[in-house]
This record gives sequence, structure tokens and C-alpha cells, in this order.
Amino acid sequence: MMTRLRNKIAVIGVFALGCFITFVVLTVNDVLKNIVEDQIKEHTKLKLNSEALKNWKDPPVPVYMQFFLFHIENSEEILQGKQAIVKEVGPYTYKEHRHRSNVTLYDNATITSTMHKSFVFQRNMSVGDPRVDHITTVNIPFVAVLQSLKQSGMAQKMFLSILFSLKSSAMFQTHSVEEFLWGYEDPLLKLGHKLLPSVFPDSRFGLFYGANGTDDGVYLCSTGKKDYMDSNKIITWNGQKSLTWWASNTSNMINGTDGASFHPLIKKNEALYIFAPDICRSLHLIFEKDVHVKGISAYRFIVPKEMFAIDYLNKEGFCPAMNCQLSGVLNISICKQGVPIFISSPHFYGGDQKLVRDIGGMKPNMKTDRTFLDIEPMTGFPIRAAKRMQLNLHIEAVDYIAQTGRMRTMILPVIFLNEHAVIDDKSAVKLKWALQIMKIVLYIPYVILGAGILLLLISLSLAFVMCSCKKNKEYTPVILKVLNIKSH
Ligand SMILES: *[C@@H]1O[C@H](CO)[C@@H](O)[C@H](O)[C@H]1NC(C)=O
Ligand SMILES: *[C@@H]1O[C@H](CO)[C@@H](O)[C@H](O)[C@H]1NC(C)=O
Ligand SMILES: *[C@@H]1O[C@H](CO)[C@@H](O)[C@H](O)[C@H]1NC(C)=O
Ligand SMILES: CC(=O)N[C@H]1CO[C@H](CO)[C@@H](O)[C@@H]1O
Repeated sequence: MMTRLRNKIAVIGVFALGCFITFVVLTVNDVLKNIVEDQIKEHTKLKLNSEALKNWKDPPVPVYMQFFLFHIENSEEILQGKQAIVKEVGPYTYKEHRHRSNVTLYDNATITSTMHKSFVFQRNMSVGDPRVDHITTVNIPFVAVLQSLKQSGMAQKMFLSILFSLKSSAMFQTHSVEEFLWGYEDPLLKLGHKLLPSVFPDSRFGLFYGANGTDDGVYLCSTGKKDYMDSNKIITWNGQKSLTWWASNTSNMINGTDGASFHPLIKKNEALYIFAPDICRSLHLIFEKDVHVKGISAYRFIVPKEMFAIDYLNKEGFCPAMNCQLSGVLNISICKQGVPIFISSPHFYGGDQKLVRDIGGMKPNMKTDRTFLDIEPMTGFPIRAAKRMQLNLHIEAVDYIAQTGRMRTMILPVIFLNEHAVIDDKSAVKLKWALQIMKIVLYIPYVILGAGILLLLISLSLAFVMCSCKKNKEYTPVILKVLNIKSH
């Protein structure tokens, strides 16, 4: 009887030891962690016929673009030198349909493609009908032409001023929201196009003119085959088209694809970089807090408040080219054919108070004005994002151009965008499952360790019981009954 018990104790002890050895092997060599990482790698790599490639071509996550326009309430007074007063009108919401085509995979772990976006109006998510609603705003083609003749002589300017009035081109103009966004024929551009087609390639103008259904050039990305950390990373991007200045690719920050160099295993103390062609370079984001989106835990990364601050821009090397002067705005005229465009956060959030004070009707708000990205840290999947940016025009009076009156020099807000996306329910469920499985897999060593400890305790108590049985043969301890070992 005692030998049988001793054998059982030995067997249990061996199992316990086995558990400890397995635990050590699994944890020291990170075996399971590597398996999980391999799985993530497999799923993020872009390769022929993979689901990753399919989702990359036609991202399943719905993206919405919202436009908020600044209607100028006192254009006559502005020309007399008064402060500008604006009224925010919006949102006008469009669903973005994204599709990549001309996809070619190369042997050197790169892929080229073009990204097409089309915008479909969503009446139920908008304040009104963009064909009906009209707004008054600064005449951008006019400002562009003014800018180009700043250095001209008095006679030329006076002549042009007369020409402008013949063409009834004024500093401020009223258009429907649809025209303003998607294009209208401008009399000045039409004339320019007739006379100098090389300088004026088009007679139409709109902030997003030509952006619907077209692509914004060829992206060359890494497939992640060599180093999965590079999956989807943009290597080059070209073909910034001339008149679609602001419109071109505002963001691709959702779902890790070419907007960003996202990679798995995101850390809170490391900045993320997002490719942002509209400001001619990449943006960096920093960790803010933990958030939950559709049951998935994520890290929120935000554009630092000082994003457009002078010290920051200086440090990042923007300043010499972009001529920084005020905190909170970035002069991007250098990448917009010299048109004096300045970008900022909506309502100059986080910028110099002077910017806000100069314009009547600006109310910065942290909640609605900040750009953020919620990202699942283990896989690096972006699960919610909002990109918010405001476009402003630097305007000033020009001598001998009657249309500019006695206007103050100012940075006048024109429009702000809120491009946002949240993971769709189907992908959220899929991702949640994958994360659960990964977590369970990563817990396996600890379960094994727990089992080892339990078995060790059992064998120790059996050994203890065995010793006491030797002393007292009359007594049958409960544990022996349980294990069905008879002491007689
Ligand atoms: C890979 O090959 C393509 C096509 O031959 C080429 O355009 C690209 O520059 C190459 N990429 C790298 C990173 O060498
Ligand atoms: C963009 O193009 C799509 C399809 O070609 C069309 O349905 C949509 O109305 C267009 N959007 C705008 C803003 O013109
Ligand atoms: C904006 O920058 C350009 C050069 O990139 C410069 O010529 C221009 O004067 C700047 N505008 C202002 C208002 O600072
Ligand atoms: C979160 C999400 O939508 N995930 C998809 C993003 O794209 C990758 C491929 O790059 C897919 O595998 C995911 O399902």
C-alpha cells in the first residue's frame, strides 16, 4: 500500500517538475510571444491573395469627411479696416469611399499603388443642402493672383485693379457650399487660362476641385516582407497635383495603411509618425491616455498642443522654409504654389491668443478641435481617429489695388475639416477575438506554472500524510479517501 502511494507521489512530483521546466523554457525563450508576433506579422504583411492585401485595397472602415465653413458676416466693414466677424457653418458630411488601384508587388518587398477617394454627401449628417446654402468667404483665386503681382509696379497694379473690376472680381465672394468645395468657374481664372494656359491650367476653382474619384499620385510602400515593422510604410509619394492643393490626401491614418508607419507593439513612451502630405511632411503624435472603443482597449495618441508652436516648429526644422512668425499657424505657401495659405488647428486651438482675438467668432475647444488616433497597442491597428485641421488665408491690403480697400493684415479662417473614422463592427469583433486568443496564448505559461505549484503542493501533502500514516495506522485521512487509496 505504502509503495503504491509512494509511486503516486513520485509521478505527481515528476509532473510538477515538468510544469516548472515547461514554464521556464516558454518564458525564457519567449516561445509563445514569438508565435503571437509571427501571427501578427503574417496578418500585417501585404502579400498576394492575402486578407491584408484585400483590406488594404478596399479598407472596410468607413471614413467621414466633415466640412465646417466660416461665413464672413461683415465683408464691407473689413474693407474699411474693421475686425473680421465670422460665423461657423457646418458640418457638411461626406462619406469617403477609398480604393487602391494599379497595385503592383515587387520582388524587393515594395508595392506601388494609387489611392482613389470619392466623396458621397450624407444629408442626415449635415446641417443643410450644399447646393442651396450659400456662404461668403475670401476669394482665393483673387488672393493668389494678388500675391503673384505683389512685386509689380504701380502702373501694372492700377491696370489690374481696373481689370478686376471689369471681371467683377472682389476680395470676398458668395458661392454655394457645393461650388466652393467642388468647383466653379472663376472669371479671373478663365481669362488667365485663355491668355496664359501654362500659368493658369484651369478656369475652375474649388477647395476640393478635382479631388472626387481621382487619385493623388503613386505611393511606393514597403510590404513588410523584410521587416514587418515596416509594413505599409510609405517610401515615396509623388505627383502632388497642381490645383488640388489642400484637397490632396489629407490623411490615411486609419488602419495602419500608407498614412503611417504603424507597427505592432506600440509603446506609450514612443511617438508615432503620420505621413501628412498636406503640410509637406509627417506629423508626430504622443500618448495621452488609455481609451476603450467598441470593447477594445486602446492608447490615445494626440498631436501635441504645441504642434504649431514656433519653438516646436523650429526644433523640427520647419522654420527656415516656412517663415514662422506666430505660434499656432503654419505657413505652407511654399507647398501651395505661393498662395498664402496657413494651416492651424480648428479655431486656432492651442495657438497664439492674438489669432483668436483678431477674428470675431472663434471659440477654441479642446474636445472638438484636436487631432487624435486611438490605436490597439498589441497589433498596431488604428481603431478610431479624427484629423482636424483649419485652412486660413493670410490677407493684407495691396497698394493701388482698390479691391483690397483699407483692410487690416490678418490670418482669416476659411474652412476646417474633421476627417474621422471608427472601426466597423465586423472588424471590431474580429479584432477582439484575435486579441482574446493572443492573451490566452500569452497566459499559457502561467497556467502551466500554476498547475506545477498545485501538483507540488499535492505531492508534498501526500508525503506528509504518508509519514503520519506510518505513525498512526488506524487513521485514514480524507485525502487518501479522495485518491481512492486504502490504508488497510
Ligand atoms: C523596388 O523596386 C521598384 C521597382 O523596380 C523600385 O521602383 C523601387 O525603388 C525599389 N525599392 C527599393 C526600396 O529599393
Ligand atoms: C463624387 O463621385 C461620386 C461617384 O462618381 C458621386 O456619386 C458623388 O456624388 C461625387 N461627389 C461629389 C461631391 O461630387
Ligand atoms: C510664408 O512663407 C513664404 C516662404 O515660404 C514667404 O515668402 C512669405 O512671406 C510667408 N508669409 C508670411 C505672411 O509670413
Ligand atoms: C482594424 C481593422 O480594420 N483591421 C484591418 C486593417 O487592415 C488589415 C490589413 O492591413 C486587416 O488585416 C485588418 O483586418
